[in-house]
Amino acid sequence: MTGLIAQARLVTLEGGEGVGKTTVLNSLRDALQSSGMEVVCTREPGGTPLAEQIRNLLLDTHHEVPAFETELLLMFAARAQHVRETILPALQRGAWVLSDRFTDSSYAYQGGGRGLDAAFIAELELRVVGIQPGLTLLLDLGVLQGRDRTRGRDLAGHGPDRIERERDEFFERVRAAYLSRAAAEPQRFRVIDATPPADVVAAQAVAYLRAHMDSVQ
Ligand code: T5A
Repeated sequence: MTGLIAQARLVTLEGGEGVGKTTVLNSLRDALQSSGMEVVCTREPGGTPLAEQIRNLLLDTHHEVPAFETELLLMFAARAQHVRETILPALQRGAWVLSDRFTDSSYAYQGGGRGLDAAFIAELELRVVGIQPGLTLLLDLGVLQGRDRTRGRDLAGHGPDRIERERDEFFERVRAAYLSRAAAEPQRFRVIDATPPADVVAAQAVAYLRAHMDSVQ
């Protein structure tokens, strides 16, 4: 019993760096819209003007380095705003919400990656967030493959952000934390192998979404 309220129409995408969440999110949006649903696509950290400003503070490489606890609390500050200003209003009017990352990212990155206490994160989740997705799609990819994908993009445009500059060991812990959460909550998580081409990964994600839609309608 977590005390969190499950929101069937809140669907989240999770995974390490460069796993292809943004690409998959577009296919999920198209699938929902073609079924006549209103869809709100959003992301974390971010999703409101204030939360996007917090995102800039978190990912910028030019500020002083935040303490791990500061990083965690800023993620939850952004999420508190995101839930109240964007997610809950959309859910209350019957829309589906697709979020590129949500609270599981804090368990994986600040819990698994930084080593912060999962019980503390759970306390913040209960008091600050209060809701849980009905479906979480975890795109799973080897750390080196993810790095290869983001490297091409970084060379083409902006460089890596502050968290992307972490070492491979950090991302191995992030991946392990995600897989452990998925194993602990098999009713909410679907783990998708993100190694195949993007259209194959997207088709698997859409199949899981359609099964979930059938189960909640
Ligand atoms: N964070 C976030 C925390 O630490 N704690 C938290 O609580 C939260 C909410 C967010 C950062 O913040 C951290 C995690 C992150 O480090 P971000 O820029 O949003 O920063 O980072 P990501 O979410 O990792 O976004 P990315 O854009 O890097 O990854 P995506 O969205 O998973 O990947 P995508 O779709 O952009 O694809 C990457 C590249 O791979 C290609 C794409 O074309 C693209 O070039 N690609 C594929 N190539 C081959 N095969 C496939 N199947 C492919 N799919 C995509």
